[in-house]
This record gives sequence, structure tokens and C-alpha cells, in this order.
Amino acid sequence: MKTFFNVQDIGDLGKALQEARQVKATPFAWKHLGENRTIMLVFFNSSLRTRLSSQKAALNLGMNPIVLNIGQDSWKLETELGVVMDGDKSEHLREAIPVMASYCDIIGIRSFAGLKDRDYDYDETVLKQFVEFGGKPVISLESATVHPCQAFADLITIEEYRRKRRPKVVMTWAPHPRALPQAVPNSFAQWMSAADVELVIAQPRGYELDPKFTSGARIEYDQMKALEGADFVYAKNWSCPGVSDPSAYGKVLSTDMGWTVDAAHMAVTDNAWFMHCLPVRRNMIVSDEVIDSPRSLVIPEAANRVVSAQVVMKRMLESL
Ligand code: SN0
Repeated sequence: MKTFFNVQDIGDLGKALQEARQVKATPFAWKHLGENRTIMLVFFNSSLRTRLSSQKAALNLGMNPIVLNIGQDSWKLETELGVVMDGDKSEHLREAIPVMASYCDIIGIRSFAGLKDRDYDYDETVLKQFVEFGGKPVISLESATVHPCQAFADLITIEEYRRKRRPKVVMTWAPHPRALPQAVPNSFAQWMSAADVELVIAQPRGYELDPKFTSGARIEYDQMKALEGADFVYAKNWSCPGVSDPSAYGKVLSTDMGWTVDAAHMAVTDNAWFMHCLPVRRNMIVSDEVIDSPRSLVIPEAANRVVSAQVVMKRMLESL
């Protein structure tokens, strides 16, 4: 495996889930694979789970992780090509990427959407430069439009907790004070569309995700109707994807607190499990009562981030 961006990169989902079960049962069984191998984890943005679970996954495989926080530990990096570098950015990605790549065998990169220029973000301009100028396998640790390590961990969690062969999974938009990227909902929709689940997306009008990620999903504007009979409730905020109106891209269109997932919302489900990728704003996205209830999976879901990252790194090491 040379890149891990989209669900297609992992191949057969049944095989990937089986490998995840093996990795979870015997995490140290592939310790030889990473011997004398190094993974570089490059962060342009904050992270808790991704940075820790990626390091833990690398250590389980016997690999050495190096973590770099751009702008804090390093020079500030310019990402645009063709600019006169007379500002506060001291070094260009064009040099920094091949230098970092020369020190490692795999690169993981976190670079959030800027939410200003839709084409720039949806072209994955920064991530693509790592592929082009690095020449090493690249993992998206949440890039402009995707967060595949999270979506794979979510699928592993749903597989572990489902009580039906084909569960109803409802991803619901929920309010947030800031404009957030679409990477998590894009990847979740993409992975759930590929998996054997019934996916419903509940959202206010104007929040339609890019159809390239949502094929096969039912979109519902009545949140309560969407939640009826749900087996899993996956809450997430995202800003306007700008599909029909590119000028609204990245904007907060609604802060309707009626969409906060609370006990009344959970009551219409089929005793659903609650999921969120974290970090979560309590009593904006979800009420304390729901996230603190025994139906909340947020901690086991986060624990599975090690498993998804380890399967991906294992596959990359096997194909080096
Ligand atoms: C990120 C997002 O894409 O929504 C990362 C999620 C894994 N979330 C945030 O940036 C939340 C920040 C906040 O202020 O709540």
C-alpha cells in the first residue's frame, strides 16, 4: 500500500476487518516488520488521538516514530507554489518534504482544510505534494477532505458492537461554535457506503456533503425521522461543503441547538450506540447525559484508532 486516503486504498473491507481483529488480539505479533524502519508523523494542526495512536501503532510494529509539529518545532512552512517568500514562512514544502522523506520509510501528514478556497482544499493540494515530492508511502492523518484512520476505526467499532447483520447507521450534523472541516463526515460517509450498513445522513439544508463521498446514502432533513430505529448515532459538526454554492464554502450556516443529540433524540432509536470521533464539545454536539451513558462508545472508538493505524502501517511495511 502506497497511500492511505480513501476506502479503496484498503481493498476488501472484510479482509481488512479480519486483519484488524488479528492486530487487536495480538498487537505485538508483527514486531519484526518495523525493525530499523522509521515513520515520520508531521502535524500542521493540533491532535491528541491521532498523534498518540499513530505512535503506539508504530511502536507495536517495532517501528521508530518521529513526530514533528510544523511551526512550533520546525520553521514555518510555505505551502503555495510560486510565491515570493517575504513573509513569516522560512522554508518551502518543496524542500522540506524530500528532506523529511529522506529520514524515514513512511510519512503521515495532518493538514486541515483551510476552508477558504474549496478547489484548493478538495484537490488535496498539500497532501498531493507529499506524494509527489516525498516518494514514500503517505498516510492521511486528516487532510483537507478525508480522515481515513478515523473512519476505519469507526467501521471496526461498528463491526464489534452491531447486533444486526445490516445495522442502521445515522450520521447526524450537530451544532458547534466554530467552522469545522468536512474530512471526518466525508470519510465516514465514504466508508459506510462501502460497508454493509444502512447509512442515513441527517443535516440542515445547505450542509450537503460532496456526492463523491455520499453515494448510496439517504439524506434526511428531519433529524428525528432519521434517528427512528437507528442502531448507531454518529454525531459530527461540519461547515458548509459549498457543493451547490461555492461562495458559502466553510461557512457556519446553522447553530440550531435543537440538533444537539440528547436523551430525547436517543429515545426514538433502537437503543442505539452513540459515537463521536472526539474532541467533542459537550452540550453542543451531545448532552452530558448521552455521552456519559452506557450506550456511549466514544472511548472504545478512540481505542480502535491504534488498531486501524496499525493495520495501515503493517500493510505499508509489508509492501516496502
Ligand atoms: C477536527 C475536525 O475535523 O472536526 C478534528 C476531528 C478529529 N475537530 C476540531 O477541529 C474541533 C476543534 C474544536 O474547537 O472543537
